[in-house]
Amino acid sequence: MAIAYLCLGSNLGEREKNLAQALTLLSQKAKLGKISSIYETEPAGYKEQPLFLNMVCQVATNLNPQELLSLAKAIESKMGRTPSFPNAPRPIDIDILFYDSKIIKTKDLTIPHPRLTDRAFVLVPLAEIAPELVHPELGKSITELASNVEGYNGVRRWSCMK
Ligand code: PH2
Ligand code: MG
Ligand code: MG
Repeated sequence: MAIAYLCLGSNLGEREKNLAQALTLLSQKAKLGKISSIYETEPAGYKEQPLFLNMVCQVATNLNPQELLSLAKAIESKMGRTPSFPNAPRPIDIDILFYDSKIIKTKDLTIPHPRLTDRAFVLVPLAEIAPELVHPELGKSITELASNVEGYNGVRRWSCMK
């Protein structure tokens, strides 16, 4: 089994329910491991949109990376996400952050996630559940990456699902 880390984000509709439903749907196809607290986060990139709720989780899975991406996309569309412009508001976004220590660069999938190192909304929750995880390309731990990221102030603890 492989261990993958996913980031979940919602900034449309009932955000907390959306995260919970996404976890339920994920748990039907993969084994959920550690789950972070939920954080309310200011939008990174396109700013004129509602605040997000973000969290990260660990899954153990027999799905390969492409199949895991397909599962994430299937859950997003099942939950009402429609194709729109990049960074548009969405009921749920599920991004693959890491898949074991694999490095993958294909047209539709880049692992580790290419923007995770500048995203406090990813690194803060990830540091909670996987502080010692090492980024396979950079050779740095999540704790190290999180201590250098900008935008801490825009990431506030919301609640804990455990
Ligand atoms: N996702 C994005 C772009 N910006 N900002 C926050 N705070 N949280 C997100 O999940 C997020 C974002 C693209 O997927
Ligand atoms: Mg995303
Ligand atoms: Mg996405």
